[in-house]
Amino acid sequence: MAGGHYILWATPHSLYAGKARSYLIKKGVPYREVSASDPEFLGQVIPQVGHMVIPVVRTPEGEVLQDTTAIIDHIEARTAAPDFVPPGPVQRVVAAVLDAFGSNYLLPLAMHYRWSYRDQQELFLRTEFARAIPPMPHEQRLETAGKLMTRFAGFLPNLGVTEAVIPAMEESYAELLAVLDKHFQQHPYLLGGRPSIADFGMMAPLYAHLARDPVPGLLMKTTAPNVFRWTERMNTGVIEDPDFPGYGADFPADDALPETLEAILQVAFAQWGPGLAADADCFDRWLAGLPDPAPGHMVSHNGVRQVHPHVGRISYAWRGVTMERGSQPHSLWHFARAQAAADALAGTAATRLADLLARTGGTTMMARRTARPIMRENNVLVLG
Ligand SMILES: N[C@@H](CCC(=O)N[C@@H](CS)C(=O)NCC(=O)O)C(=O)O
Repeated sequence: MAGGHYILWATPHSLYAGKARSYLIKKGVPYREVSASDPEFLGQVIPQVGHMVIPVVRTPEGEVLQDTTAIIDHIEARTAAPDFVPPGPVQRVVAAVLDAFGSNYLLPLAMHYRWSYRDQQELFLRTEFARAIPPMPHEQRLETAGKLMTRFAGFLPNLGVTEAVIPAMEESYAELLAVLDKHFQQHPYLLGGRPSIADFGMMAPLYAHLARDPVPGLLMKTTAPNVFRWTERMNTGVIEDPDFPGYGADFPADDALPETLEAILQVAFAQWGPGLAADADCFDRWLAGLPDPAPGHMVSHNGVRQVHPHVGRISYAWRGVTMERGSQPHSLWHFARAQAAADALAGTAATRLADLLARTGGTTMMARRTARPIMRENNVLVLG
C-alpha cells in the first residue's frame, strides 16, 4: 500500500503527467513518482482503470484515480491548504476555461511540435520513450521505444495536424506565446500570486512537449522566456516566487483578474471557438443517430474504451484553412465544467462575467450547450 503517500504513475515526457506532477508538487502532499513500466502498475492498477493510460494516482487510502482533472478535484476536496480554488466566482470560471483550453485544445499543437520535427529531436525522444519501457539492455530499449513512438506519431492525422494547416497552427502558437509571455513578465501565475487549475491545465501542453522537447523548447526559450520560466516555477514546491519579491501568494482580492489575463482569454476563445462549436455539432449529430441513447451510453464512435474517444470526423474553417480532424468529446466534457461554474453565478458576479465574456469574445462559446450532458464514469465518457 501507499503508506501515507500518494503514488503517481507517470513518465517524464508525458503531457498529462506534467499537469498532475506540478499539482502534487505545489500542493505539497507526500507523493512518490513511479515509472509506468512498474509491473504492479501494468498488472494490477491498469486493470482497475480499465485501459492503458498515464498518469494514474493512488491515494494513501488506496483509491485509484485517473484523469488529471479528477485527480486534482479529489485532492483539492480533501486537503485544504494551500487552496488552489480561487475565491471569486468569476475567477473560478476563468480558471476552468483555461484548464479546459490547456488540457484539450492545445494537445494537437503540442503533438505537432513533438512529432512533425521528429528528425531533429530523434535521440532525445527515443531516449525519453525508452525510460517508460521495462528494464532491458539500453540498445534494445531504444529499439522498443521506436515502436511506441510510431504509435504516438500516428495520432497526428486524427488530431488534425497536416501539412496544409501547420503554418496556421504555428502562427496561432506564436500569438499565444506572446500574450502569455507578457503576462508572466508581471505575474507569477495566471490568476496572480497563487497557482490554480488554470496553471495546471496549461502545464499539460506547455511543459513536457513545448518546454522540454528540444525543437519547441528552443522556440519557447528564445521567443517567450517568461513562459519557460513559469514552467520551471510550476515545478517548485513553493508558492511565493523569488522572481516576484513582495508580490504575495494570494489570488487577487474582490474577484479581480490580472489585466494581462484578458488578452490570454481573448486568444483562447478566438483560437478554440470554431473547433469547439464543430465538436458540439458533431456530438449532437452522433447523439441524434443513436437508437438507444440511454444515460451511461459510452461516448465513442465504436464503443471501445479509449483515452481520447471520438464520435466522428469534423471539418471547419479556422484561420484561413480547413481544419479536418477526429472530434474531441473530451473537450466538450471539460469545457462544460466552466459552463457549469458560469451557470452558478447570479447578480453582479453574473453581470461581471457577461461583461468579461463580451470583451474577450467568449459569449457564444459559453452559451453553446450539447443536447445532452457528457459525464465521466469508470474513467470513460458517457451520456448524462
Ligand atoms: N484526460 C486524460 C488524458 C491522459 C492521456 O492522454 N495520457 C496519455 C499520455 S500523456 C496516454 O496515456 N495516452 C495513451 C493513449 O492515448 O492511448 C487525463 O487528463 O489524464
